[in-house]
Amino acid sequence: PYVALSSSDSSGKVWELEGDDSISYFIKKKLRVWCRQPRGQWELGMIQSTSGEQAFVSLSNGNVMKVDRSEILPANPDVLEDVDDLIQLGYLNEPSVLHNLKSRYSQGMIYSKAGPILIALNPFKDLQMNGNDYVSARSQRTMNSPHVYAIADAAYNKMIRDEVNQSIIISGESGSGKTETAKIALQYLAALGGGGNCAIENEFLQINRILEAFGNAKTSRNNNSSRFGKLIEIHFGCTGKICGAKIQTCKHSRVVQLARDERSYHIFYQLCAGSSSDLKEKLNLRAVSEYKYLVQSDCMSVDGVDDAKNFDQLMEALDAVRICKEDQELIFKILAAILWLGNISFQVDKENHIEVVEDEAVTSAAQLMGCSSQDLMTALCTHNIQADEDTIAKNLTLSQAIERRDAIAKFIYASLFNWLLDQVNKSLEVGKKCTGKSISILDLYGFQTFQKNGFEQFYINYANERIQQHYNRHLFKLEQEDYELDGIDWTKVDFEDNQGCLDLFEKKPQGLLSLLDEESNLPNASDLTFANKLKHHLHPNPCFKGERGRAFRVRHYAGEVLYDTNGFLEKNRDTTSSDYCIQFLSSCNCELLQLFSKMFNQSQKQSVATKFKVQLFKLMHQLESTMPHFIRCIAPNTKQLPGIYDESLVLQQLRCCGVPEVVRLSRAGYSTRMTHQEFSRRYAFMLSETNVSNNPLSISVAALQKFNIPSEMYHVGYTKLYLRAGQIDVLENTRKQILQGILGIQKCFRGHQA
Ligand code: AOV
Ligand code: MG
Repeated sequence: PYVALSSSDSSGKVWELEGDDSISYFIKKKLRVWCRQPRGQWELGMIQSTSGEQAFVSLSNGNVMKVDRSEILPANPDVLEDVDDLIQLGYLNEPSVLHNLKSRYSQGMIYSKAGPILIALNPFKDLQMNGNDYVSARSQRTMNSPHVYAIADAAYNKMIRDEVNQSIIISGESGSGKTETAKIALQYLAALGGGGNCAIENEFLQINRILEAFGNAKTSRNNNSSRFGKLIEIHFGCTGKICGAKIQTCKHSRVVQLARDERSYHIFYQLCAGSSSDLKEKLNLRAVSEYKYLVQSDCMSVDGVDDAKNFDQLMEALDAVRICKEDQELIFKILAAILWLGNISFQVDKENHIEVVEDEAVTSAAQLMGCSSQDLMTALCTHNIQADEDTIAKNLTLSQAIERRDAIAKFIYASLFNWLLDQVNKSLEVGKKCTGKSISILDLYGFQTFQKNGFEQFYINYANERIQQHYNRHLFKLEQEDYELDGIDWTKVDFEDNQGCLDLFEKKPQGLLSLLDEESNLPNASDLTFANKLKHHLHPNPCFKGERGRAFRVRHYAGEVLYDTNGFLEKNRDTTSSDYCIQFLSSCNCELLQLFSKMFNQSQKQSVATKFKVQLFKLMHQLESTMPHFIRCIAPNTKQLPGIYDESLVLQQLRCCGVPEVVRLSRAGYSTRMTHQEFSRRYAFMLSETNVSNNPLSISVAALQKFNIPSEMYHVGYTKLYLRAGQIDVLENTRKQILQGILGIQKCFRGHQA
């Protein structure tokens, strides 16, 4: 008999042991239990006796411990140790799930399934699991354990079989392994769709190098943190061969400001460390420590990272995507110009006017950008105002001048990234003749929460709410709606719907994003007036809580986050989009800078938050029409070290992504559903002629009976057939065997004819 399992509540306390009878049952049968230790961790033991609200439990180390009954949960029998799908666990409580993942992790099994989801624990070391042999072994299905390859394989097969676009959605906190996982999936699909040709695999590898050099940076949580989200869409022709790809991004800039322990984009350090003396001379390049944009965080190198070697690899990668040497030099010139811009300083003259200090910084920056020092100085210190026919030059204040200098640097860097992405996409271009389907891989920055959270965390966490919504819709809402529509009796599984929090962000005119834009447009607004506005308008919203001063809290699906509005308005306004930047760059005698000024279009004038929302909606819209496959990455520790499994950290991440609910749902539900037409089209040929009718529903039922699928393993709906986990594999294997049999006979027959 199973002990009653209570349903989940919002506090995350899932699956509790209920009633006295169950405890006596555990004593009688000498079953194992989990009991919570004073410091919160769980230990395995066996209940010896009970007295009132207390139980005496003998632990595996021989000690007997007095524990409150409320601190005891049932444990699974030995036979269920290390199961590779959590839905196989008899008892689904938190210690059982944690123990299972931990035990697998300690044996190098970093992947586990939770129903339809793949859970990937970051090993923080190379497990030699992703080689070419592994890829071919996988595609021949000789291994059945959970793996990213298996997910990619399922997506590929579903795409071919159902002719529906697929997506692999990878999420998780910063440092949990999303980007690495995305690379593994990409490598597998490239091997599968490359048809034995390694060129495509290599090209993807090189492209990742470029994107990471220009788009990733060291943070306190991840030495290679992606500062942009990306969606890679791989297109396949009708025969399943890759015929091109397209990369879209969702990004933000971090050139000019760094926090402690952070670096700017890798490329700056690579360039300084790895360029030849010839190039160094051309760019008047110095050591990292001489550039203000790079030294401010006091972190210039990363353990185990060889910036110079990575620069060599980067140059190879640029060659591989056919960026010519001249353009490469222009790229490096622009990077050096940005670094010198950061060194430009200002002073006040006798008339109290701001002027640029005329030093090496300004001459180098001007020379690299292809303009005169004078033009650059004017651009940095004055603002042109159009008054009737005349233009009047107005002097900027010191802070305005600094803001402008940084804005130009940011604008150039952002344009450079976009331009590079265009080049990469050109090299991957999907041919017009490609009429097949696609698989998209989404790798977005993970949910972030620090002690103090600013504008970046604000919209990163907003993006994660969107992804969570997508996930909920597919795994809970749509699933349950489907059952109901198809007349299946179904007890609803509760899940935490995050619609409320999304509304808090997106509602017009009084959501967080609209209010932010509104306040950003007011001339006298400050971060404090913005915070007060939020408190005033959002006060009764259960997902929002105003705090003292400039702070506010949001109840995200993954927990409460405290935001400080300091800098929100300025960052949201994004001064870079002003016309002076474009005007100035178009006057420079540098091909790329002129191009950047032309690349700019009006839509880029939107505020940062709005721009970000538009990009995000585009990505999400594209995902809507695909069949999703979810991978949840989990960081077992925040130290980026192998072998450390921090239970509470893992638990918090599992709760954040609703793993407990998904497991309950899939255990109770049907993981495969096919319309009767689809099902009969695929399996009818396996029936003998006598039991074939024309009605798809009857064919479905006949096939299920013929292949002995037990009745509790399927349900026949009005329009679809629902199968429990594992059943479709049985049918597919049988189908394969029958097909191989037929092919064998045909071969044999042809052999005879010849
Ligand atoms: P993220 O993408 O989830 O963080 P990454 O994919 O960059 O995290 O992983 C962080 C680091 O963990 C990598 O640089 C590797 O050292 C290690 N790692 C991750 N996955 C594996 C794996 N499968 N095998 C070996 N090492 C791994 V962020 O971009 O910061 O959200 O914004
Ligand atoms: Mg990443």
